[in-house]
Amino acid sequence: MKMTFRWYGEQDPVTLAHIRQIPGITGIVSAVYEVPVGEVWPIEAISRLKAQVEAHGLALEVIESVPVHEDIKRGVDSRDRLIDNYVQTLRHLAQCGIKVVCYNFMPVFDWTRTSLETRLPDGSTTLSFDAAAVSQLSSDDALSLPGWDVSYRPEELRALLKAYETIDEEALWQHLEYFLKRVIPVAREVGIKMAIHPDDPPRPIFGLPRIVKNRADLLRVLSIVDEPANGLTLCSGSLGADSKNDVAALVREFSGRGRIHFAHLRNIKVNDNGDFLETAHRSQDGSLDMAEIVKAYFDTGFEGYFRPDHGRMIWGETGKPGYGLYDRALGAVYLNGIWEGIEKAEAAKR
Ligand SMILES: [Mn+2]
Repeated sequence: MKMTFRWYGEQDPVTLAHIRQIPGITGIVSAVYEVPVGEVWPIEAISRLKAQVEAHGLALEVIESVPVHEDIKRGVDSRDRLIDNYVQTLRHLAQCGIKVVCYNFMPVFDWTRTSLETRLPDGSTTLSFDAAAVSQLSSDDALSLPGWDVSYRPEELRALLKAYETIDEEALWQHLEYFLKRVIPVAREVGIKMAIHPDDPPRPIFGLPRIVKNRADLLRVLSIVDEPANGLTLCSGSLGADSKNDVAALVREFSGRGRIHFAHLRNIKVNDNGDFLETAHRSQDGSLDMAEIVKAYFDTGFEGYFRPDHGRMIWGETGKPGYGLYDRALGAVYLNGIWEGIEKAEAAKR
C-alpha cells in the first residue's frame, strides 16, 4: 500500500511543503487543471506538475481525474475526436511515469451534497446530504446545490439536463462500453491502470442515470474489458452511502481479483432514509468499519494507492470544503496506524 494525498495544484491553500510533513505520505494525487475538459494535456504541463511534486520528495503516480467530456457520456458524434484526445493524454501521462488514472462516468455532476458546512457536535464542519431535500428539488434548483468541481451557467446546465432526458441507464452503459473498448487497449499498451470512481451518492439524482452504484454495477464495468487495465477506484464513502453495500466485502472481492488500483478511504454516518454526513475517519465515528476495510486490503495483498478521501474542517481551518489539511492528515495517520497494527500482528503469528 502506498499512502497518497490529493493536491489541487498551485491554487490549493494546502501546500506540498505541509503535505510532506504528514508522517507516511509518499505520493501526491493531482491533475492538470488549466486544460479545458476534452482537450489533450500537453506533456510539458504534466512534466511541470511532476517536477513540482518531486521537488518536495513526493511521487506523482496517480492522476485524479482525467475528466470524461459530457459528449462521450452522451454518446454524440463528437465523442470520437474527444476519445482520441483522451488516449493521447494517457500516452503523455505514461511518458511522465503515471501509473493510475482515476475518472468517473457520472452525468453532469460529479459528487453531490446539500451542505458543505454541517456542524458536528464537536464544533467541526462537514459535508452532508439530505435525501428528502434533493428529492424535492427540480432540476432548476440543482444550480443552488454547492460543491461541484465543474461549474455551469444556468442555461448551460438546463440544456445539459434536457439532453440527458432521452438517456436511460442502459444507454449510458452503452456509452461507457464504447469509451472503455477504445481507451483500455491504449492504457494496457502504455502501462496505465484506469480506475473508475463510483457514483457519489450511489443513486439517481435529478432523474439523471447513474450506473456505478453497487456490486452488480462494478462487476459489469469490469466485464466490459476483462483485464487489469480496466479497474476501480474503490471509494468507501461513496459506496458506503448505500447501506446495502458491504464495503469490506467489496474490497475483499475486487482487490482479491487485482482490480482495485486506488482506494479512497473515508467514513460516513448513514441514516436509513438515505441521509448521510461525512465523519472523522475512525470506525467509532461513523457507520463504516474502517479497520475491517483496511484489513480487507491487507489480506488481499493490496499494493496500490490509498488516500484519505475527504476530511472535516477542524481547528478553524478554511479552504476547499472536504479538502483541508488537518483532518485528512489525521485520517492518513490513522489509516497507517491500522495498517502497521495488522502488519505487526500478522508478523507475530509467524
Ligand atoms: Mn472518493
